[in-house]
Amino acid sequence: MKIELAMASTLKLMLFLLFSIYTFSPVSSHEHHPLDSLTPSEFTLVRTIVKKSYPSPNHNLTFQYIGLDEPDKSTVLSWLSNPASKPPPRRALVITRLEKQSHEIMVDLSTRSIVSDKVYNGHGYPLLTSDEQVAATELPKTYKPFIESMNKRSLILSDVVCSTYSVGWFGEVKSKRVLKLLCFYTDGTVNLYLRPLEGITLVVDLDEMKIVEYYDRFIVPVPKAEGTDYRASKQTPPFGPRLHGAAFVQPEGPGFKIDGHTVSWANWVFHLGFDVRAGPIISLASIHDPEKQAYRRVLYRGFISELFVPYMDPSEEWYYKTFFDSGEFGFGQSAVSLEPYADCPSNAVFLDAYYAAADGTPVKMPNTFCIFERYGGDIMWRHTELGIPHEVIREVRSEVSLVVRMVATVGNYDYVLDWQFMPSGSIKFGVGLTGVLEVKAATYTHTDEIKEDIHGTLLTENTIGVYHDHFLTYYLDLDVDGKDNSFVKNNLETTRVKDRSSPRKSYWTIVSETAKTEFDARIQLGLKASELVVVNPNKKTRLGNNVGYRLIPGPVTHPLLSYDDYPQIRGAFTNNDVWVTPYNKSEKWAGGLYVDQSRGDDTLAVWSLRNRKIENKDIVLWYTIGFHHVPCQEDFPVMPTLSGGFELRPTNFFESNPVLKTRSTTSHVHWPNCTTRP
Ligand SMILES: *[C@@H]1O[C@H](CO)[C@@H](O)[C@H](O)[C@H]1NC(C)=O
Ligand SMILES: *[C@@H]1O[C@H](CO)[C@@H](O)[C@H](O)[C@H]1NC(C)=O
Ligand SMILES: [Cu+2]
Repeated sequence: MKIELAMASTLKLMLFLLFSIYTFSPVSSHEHHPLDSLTPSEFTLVRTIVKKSYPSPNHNLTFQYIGLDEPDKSTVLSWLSNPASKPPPRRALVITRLEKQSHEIMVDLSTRSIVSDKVYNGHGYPLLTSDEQVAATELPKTYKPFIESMNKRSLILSDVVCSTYSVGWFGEVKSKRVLKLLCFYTDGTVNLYLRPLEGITLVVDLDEMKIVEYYDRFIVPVPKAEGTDYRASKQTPPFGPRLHGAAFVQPEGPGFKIDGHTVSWANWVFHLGFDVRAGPIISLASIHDPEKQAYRRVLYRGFISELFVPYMDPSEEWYYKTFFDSGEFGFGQSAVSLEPYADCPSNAVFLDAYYAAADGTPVKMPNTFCIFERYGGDIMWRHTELGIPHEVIREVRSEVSLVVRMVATVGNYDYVLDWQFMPSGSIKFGVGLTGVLEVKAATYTHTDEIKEDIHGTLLTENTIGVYHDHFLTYYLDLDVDGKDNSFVKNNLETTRVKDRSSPRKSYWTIVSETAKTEFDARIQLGLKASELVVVNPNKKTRLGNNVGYRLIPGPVTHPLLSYDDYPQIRGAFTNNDVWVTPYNKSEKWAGGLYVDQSRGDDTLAVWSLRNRKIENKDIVLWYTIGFHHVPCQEDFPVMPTLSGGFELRPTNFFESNPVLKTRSTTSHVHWPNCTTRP
């Protein structure tokens, strides 16, 4: 036991030494990559410039969003071809609330001036700030009717915490910028979401920051605290299995380099940005071609554009729960610090991120990203040849990949978002759902008592896990070997053998169809067997095939709400699983720029009604990965990660297997000072 402990601490020390050397340091050969996220000093500068133009102290100006207004693609690409040249001017897009209006302000950081400032008069409201949500959740504590409700239920006010819920839009003509509050009881647990005070709803006017409506409609038992806590320190025997740890050691150090925010690893190079709304943004991902001895472009820019989470309980307390986690709450704003050795393996390198608080001051989020090489014991490729007499040939290459990870905790749910780069040229997108379910308190303690549709699953006494979906819509601006691309559907079609030329009656073959306009590229998966490929029609392999990248979708999960239902009008960008649009810098957010209480008039579904030409053009692929979630008892009190994902995979992009000649590491692990190991 002692030896093990000593070994463990030596190991820790070694890992510490090994990785402390490689910790990210923001030393860059360029002052700014044009796609770098705004820095703390830039946020401060934006704040100063905007505040200066609204000098009155009576102005309650809040910053709902500050982010990089990225330069035009052509500008970035021409800078990239000559990185020694002066980078393009830095600009920030700012959305403020001021006197009950949303302002869209463009700030030029180079000239320290406001380029434009216009009031947004359309439907919907900007991102909710953390600060205003925190302020809203404080209100019930001093609100008399709420205090009375707590007394009526014999609940201790100091054990009550409230949480914020966007209200959606259900056809009302006039809207105010409001939020709903639901409250929970923390007595005896930290798992507040499992102890809802069902029946109580507060409505907060955010511009006035006061409670404007209050409902205490009924009393149902608050689900018990017992069994809800997930902290290791609170668990009692019998315990689960004891898992053995394993260390992944890299004697040569990590195989990747970070220069500014540009990451290079194996045959990949890409830029990693952060946005308070989108979270991670991967740009300019290129892969080295061993034959061409050059980097070839794959993805200009990719990020999660929206995440739509509609719940399926139409009752008064629940109907409005149809969240847009990115546009309402901010995926980046919801990022949490990753824990070394737990959220990410021991060889991970961590990066911080910054966003602007409601008053415009920069907020540091430590360890927002981790980057690590994953060696999980998987096989990159292999073959055993047994066909040659008296000989066995066996060749195996181990899979190693590079992962960029962020975790967003949006209230109860935790989303583990991975970008995984494979030496074979694939990019894999991982989505892990974990955290705590959103539950409804009810009188039921056994399914025998249930005579109605409870819109969910009884998880424990008095607790219903309500049915819901998660739809993550990815923006993927592929630039396969150049800007102008086409979208090709390689349909697999059954063909009948009509003559007697074959004993077979049928086979399948490929019937290719190149999408000419946006309508041709609206795909509902699962209806037809097709391979969906983004090709560069101007580039061919030596043999004449179009170079391309294929979308390997995740499980088919189509939305089930009616198209005319209000949440689905707002979430109409999920009506198709795949869309292709011509690149347009202002079409970034699938649910619109102003998503809170939006009315669905600025969605991907609306933009694409123009049915623009998309053949041999700079195009953007939109893909939605969805999960229908029927909660089950195992999801209680905290949910084992439910994983999904999809892949972008080269198809005729390389002349042959690009990892044929991949060299494995030759070094073996030696432990200095460990020669006496028993
Ligand atoms: C600014 O906020 C304060 C406190 O919430 C409020 O009393 C004041 O009326 C607000 N001023 C304006 C111009 O809205
Ligand atoms: C870009 O998209 C926006 C929103 O759909 C639209 O208003 C604008 O006209 C488009 N610009 C171009 C050049 O097509
Ligand atoms: Cu779920």
